[in-house]
Amino acid sequence: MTTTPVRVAVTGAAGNIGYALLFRIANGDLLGPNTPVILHLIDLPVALDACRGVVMELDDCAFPLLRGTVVSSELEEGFGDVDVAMLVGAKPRGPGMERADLLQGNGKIFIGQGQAIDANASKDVRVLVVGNPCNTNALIAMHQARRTNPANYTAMTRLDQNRAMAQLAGRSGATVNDIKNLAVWGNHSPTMFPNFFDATINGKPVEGVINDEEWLKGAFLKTVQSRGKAIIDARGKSSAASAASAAIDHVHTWATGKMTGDYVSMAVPSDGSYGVPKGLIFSFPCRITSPWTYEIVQGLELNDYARAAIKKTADELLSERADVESMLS
Ligand code: NAX
Repeated sequence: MTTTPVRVAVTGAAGNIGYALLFRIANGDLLGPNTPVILHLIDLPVALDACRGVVMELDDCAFPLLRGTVVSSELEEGFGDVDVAMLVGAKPRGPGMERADLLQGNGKIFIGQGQAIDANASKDVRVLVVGNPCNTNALIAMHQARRTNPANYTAMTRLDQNRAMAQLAGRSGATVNDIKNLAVWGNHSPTMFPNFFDATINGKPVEGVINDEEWLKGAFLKTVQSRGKAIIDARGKSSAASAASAAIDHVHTWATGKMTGDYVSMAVPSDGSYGVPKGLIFSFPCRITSPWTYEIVQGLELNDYARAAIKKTADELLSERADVESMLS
């Protein structure tokens, strides 16, 4: 058993996703059954009482791996010495708010959090941004990195991958374990591109098994791209347990390298691969080469349809980057 506990910070700890996430981390789902954790619950001052209530419940679960908790709205304290930072908290999009307003409002949060992480977290901290617009929020936080490694700032598209795999499994009668190499490209937004051309079902190309191009290019893409909205319409609240589960998947895969196929979707700083502008936080097929080390998978053949879809989502991220240019120091 590893004896030194790993410190994991969760912002927005009192929120819906936070509530679904913290118990799973404490249970060992994030870093495995041999790694004790200390949880740092970060939220706004108004939500600290709620965080304290969550801590009482965490205590009452008597999780053997949970070795301590820190509750704070002070970012220096909240991110102090953390090894993993899961940035979930963000302002929701209010009525009449444009995407640009959301980018501006949340952008400021991620400047402060990025600076606090860079100054106070472990030098090797790994960062996952969940709070939306997550790719561009991660970009802003990454731009604050001086001491920490910019390559370790990532955003979450694993929920989109999981959604896509579930759709393909449902349609083909296979299980999600039979679906391999379904990577989501681009932005966590309706422009994302779940590249079914490269995915397989029981080792066979998806197109050969499902054999319905109209469905793949139509209902399948639309369902995955607009799933968040469909859940809000049905539940009256945005996805929480599935988002928390995907956040666990993202970090667990990164930490352990355990993948069902050859790669997973992670939004990471683009190095220019596949013509994606350098520096954008862009979801690529990523391979974990050793614990906590990823690489963007090279050499995948992209057809014209896939290239056009990838360009569309890259263009959207370029426009988001232009909207927050003044925040990128
Ligand atoms: P909630 O509104 O339930 O909770 C948000 C929490 O964040 C609240 O407790 C709030 O006090 C806190 N918060 C707000 N500003 C903060 C700040 N500056 N510092 C620390 N805490 C702060 O939202 P929830 O349902 O938990 O969703 C959180 C975020 O995840 C949202 O931005 C949402 O859009 C995003 N999502 C991202 C997904 C993805 O795949 N990347 C999917 C699910 C989700 O929609």
